[in-house]
Amino acid sequence: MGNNRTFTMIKPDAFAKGNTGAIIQKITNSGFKIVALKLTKLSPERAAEFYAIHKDKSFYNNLIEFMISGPIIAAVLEKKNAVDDFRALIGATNPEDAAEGTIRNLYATNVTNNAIHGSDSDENAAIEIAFHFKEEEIVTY
Ligand code: RTP
Ligand code: MG
Repeated sequence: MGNNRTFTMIKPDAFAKGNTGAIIQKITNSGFKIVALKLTKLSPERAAEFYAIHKDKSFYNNLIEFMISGPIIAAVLEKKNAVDDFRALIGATNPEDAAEGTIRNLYATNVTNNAIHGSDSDENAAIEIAFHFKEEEIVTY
């Protein structure tokens, strides 16, 4: 059917505020099919590995502190044009710039504590999915 995959995390701020259910509902209402889902907590080592690309950025230490501060929800989503459509659904990195009705507009706290992650390319989606899920944890239905 030409579907492809993206990877998402509901970040610790949104989980702690009790927004997980509303965010998942918005994701499924927008045509994304959940094919894997888990509650987990990143260790400092795994957070550093996941965000290694940002290790020289000014916000890196804050980002790691934030991402290990509490549970996250990790999921694999399928849809036609999944990566780009999901980036549109979550909105700009800074919630002040995020379009009306996007997940970050509705649920983000600030530019670092911004509620949700979405992969930025098909290549990175595949890497991030493999980082969080074994192939047998991804359901075909
Ligand atoms: P993500 O990877 O989480 O989907 O977000 P993104 O592509 O929109 O943003 P990216 O540039 O990849 O940054 C990764 C995460 O780092 C935090 N951040 N803080 N100026 C700041 O304080 C700042 N900039 C980025 C955010 O949590 C961002 O999502
Ligand atoms: Mg990114």
